[in-house]
Amino acid sequence: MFCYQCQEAAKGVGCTIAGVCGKTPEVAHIQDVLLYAARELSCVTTALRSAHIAVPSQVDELVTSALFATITNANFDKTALTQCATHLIEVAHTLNSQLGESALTLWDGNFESDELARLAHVEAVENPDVRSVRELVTYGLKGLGAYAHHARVLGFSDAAIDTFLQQALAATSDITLTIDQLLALAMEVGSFGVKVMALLDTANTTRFGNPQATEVSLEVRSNPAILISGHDLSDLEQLLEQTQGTGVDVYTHCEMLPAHAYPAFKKYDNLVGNYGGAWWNQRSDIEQFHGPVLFTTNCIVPPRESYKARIFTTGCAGFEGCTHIEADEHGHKDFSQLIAMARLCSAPEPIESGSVMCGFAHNQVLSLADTVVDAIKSGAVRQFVVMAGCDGRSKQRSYYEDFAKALPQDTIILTAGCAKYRYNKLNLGTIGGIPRVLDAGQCNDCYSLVAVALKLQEVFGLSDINDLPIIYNIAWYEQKAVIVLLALLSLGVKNIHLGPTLPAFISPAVADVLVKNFGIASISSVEHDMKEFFCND
Ligand code: FS2
Ligand code: SF4
Repeated sequence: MFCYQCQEAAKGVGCTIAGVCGKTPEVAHIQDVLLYAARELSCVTTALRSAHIAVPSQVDELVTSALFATITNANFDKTALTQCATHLIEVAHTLNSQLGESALTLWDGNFESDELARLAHVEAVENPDVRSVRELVTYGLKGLGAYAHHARVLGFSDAAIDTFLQQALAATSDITLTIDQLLALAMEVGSFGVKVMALLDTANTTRFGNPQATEVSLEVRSNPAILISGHDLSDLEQLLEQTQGTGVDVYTHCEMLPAHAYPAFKKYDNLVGNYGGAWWNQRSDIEQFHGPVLFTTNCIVPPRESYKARIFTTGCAGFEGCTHIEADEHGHKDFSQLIAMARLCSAPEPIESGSVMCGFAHNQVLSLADTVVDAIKSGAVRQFVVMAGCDGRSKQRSYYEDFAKALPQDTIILTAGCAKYRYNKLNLGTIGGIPRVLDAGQCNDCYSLVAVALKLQEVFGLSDINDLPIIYNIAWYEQKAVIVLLALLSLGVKNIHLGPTLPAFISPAVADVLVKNFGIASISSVEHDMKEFFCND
């Protein structure tokens, strides 16, 4: 196996024996094959569209969910991944026949073929710089696919996004593309990243209302309970509907925390609070939770035997040996197995006390626009510091807690994603009533940060988004962070600091281009970075 798609790639180079994430070589291989099948299908759909032959809309979901299943920590189920790859290549062959004499030469579906092993492998592209940008595009597309999938589950899709995604994925199989062409494609992926996050924002807020500033309890009650993790708000809604009145409580974990801020979920009195820390803490959190756990997306840490029977997956998530809850043809999921199991389990152990604030998405922040603008004009707020992104196991990530603590008192952190768990419980205070940590939501809600920045740019009449008093110190882990990064670059945001380490898949030559064109930088020590960010103020 060779995988270097996430920040925890072994030795900062790539995982070759087994994934640091727990991915076995077999799962890594079948994920490569699934990605290859999605590429083949995308080549066919792109050719069909060029020939003005209609592509069935179900294909869009097939491609996006396949991409989602290959994101770090989403799906470790070899059987499910194999079935998915088989289905994709069958669909590709069926559609390919419509191209008549122009039909493409496709993989024959033989999983044992040496040619497949070679072609599906990340290192199939020999030139390391071409491979680097190709993977940058591919990982951006994985993030794009994940967000398009979330929007579609809620009934929102955009044919232009799906068409582009398949075109771009097909383009990554074109070995004649130059580094410059691939970099231009990466920027286009970024601009579609803005579009897909806007689409998902519309989907979430249309279905569940605009998030409101909300205090979320970190404490527990004495009822048995279900823990829900991941990013899928539709799954949460169905779980809350089905648990209501059963005596079984529901707690959110990690990226599900922001759900508490949506008006639609406030009516469920059995949605009690948030339990535990970021995804990588889940083993101890789950041990102490005692009840069943539903993973709606990543991040899954391979479960311990002691609690594996309590792990359920759904949607694009999966883990061999854990029960997977499928949706019926109407999207309905039956969570009765979890409810029945919860009733037999003890209530969660208390592990924290107090509460945490969330719900500062664009609508809530812009409702405070006058206060925010006044605070900037008066100098009460000197800088906003975007610290969005992901958390992870790496010890270097203590940097983010230290950085948040060391920030000058007249700065406000804008965050989204699970990166916030490094500092969202620190009680960093308020400025004129505005909390110093404004949590916009999940990683996809980085869109909110963009919306706020664009509004401030308009209010202050600035022609360049980089003239705003905003600095970017982003933590990345998996491929949804890649689409967020490309989205910011496509908007012209410069001088983003990215950590805790730069991606292993970025070759030195490509890193040079990113530094020269966008001022991308890695992090250093807190002391050093504080001077760099604030010395010229
Ligand atoms: Fe966090 Fe993991 Fe949100 Fe990423 S829970 S690193 O998948 O998508 O951010
Ligand atoms: Fe390694 Fe990350 Fe790939 Fe897992 S996803 S195999 S940790 S690089």
